[in-house]
Amino acid sequence: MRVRRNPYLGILLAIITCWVIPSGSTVAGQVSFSPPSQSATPYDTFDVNIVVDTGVRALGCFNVQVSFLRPDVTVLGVTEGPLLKNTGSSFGWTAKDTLGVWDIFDCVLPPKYANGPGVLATMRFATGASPCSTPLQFVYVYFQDTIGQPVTVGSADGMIVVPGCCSCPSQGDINNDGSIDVFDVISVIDVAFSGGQDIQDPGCPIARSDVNNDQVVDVFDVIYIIGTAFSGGSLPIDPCNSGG
Ligand SMILES: [Ca+2]
Ligand SMILES: [Ca+2]
Repeated sequence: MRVRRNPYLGILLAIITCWVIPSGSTVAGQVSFSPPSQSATPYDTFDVNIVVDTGVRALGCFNVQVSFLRPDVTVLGVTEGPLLKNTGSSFGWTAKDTLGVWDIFDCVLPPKYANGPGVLATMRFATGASPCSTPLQFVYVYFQDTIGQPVTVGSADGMIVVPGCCSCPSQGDINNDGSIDVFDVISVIDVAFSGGQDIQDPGCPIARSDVNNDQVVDVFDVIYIIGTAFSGGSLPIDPCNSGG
């Protein structure tokens, strides 16, 4: 039996499909914090939004993990932003306190979707008696389009700035992996002699590479960190506890 094809049916279906379910791989753009730099004081409470820009189209799901350094800055709660709200979405968040990581996720029910710009979620922070500045970092970013395909999205980290606080958690640990080793030595050599990027932590008056705390990064820092890494030498000088 022959089936008569309606030449307009395919066109109609294509139009409906494109209208109801936008094509995949249209999620792009960037996720970031708003404001990108939030000022804070002791015993403070404030909100930081997780936002996406206009490059994010046809968003189906997202999952981000946010971290910050200081235990005296905590998260009171996370609320769903308006972008994915009222779409039958499944918002949620979990605090991984031991890791200092907050996991936030949200999905819409197909065929619904959302386009940026907009607010995905709002994190409410609180500070304790002696907070310090900390970067807000996206340690994990997963975005999915309307047909369930993962899409690479750019991310921009933020910052919580506490004026007057001194904290240098990563002196000498240039790559911030928790230990001072040959890779950090290579980085200090790169900063001292080759114009490498000199990383400075929020709240720290000097760069990570200035391990002898004399305000410059030079051969003496290289010698110092080689001693730390290989010869049982002293740890980098902490300018917050050195009287200088
Ligand atoms: Ca290191
Ligand atoms: Ca130095």
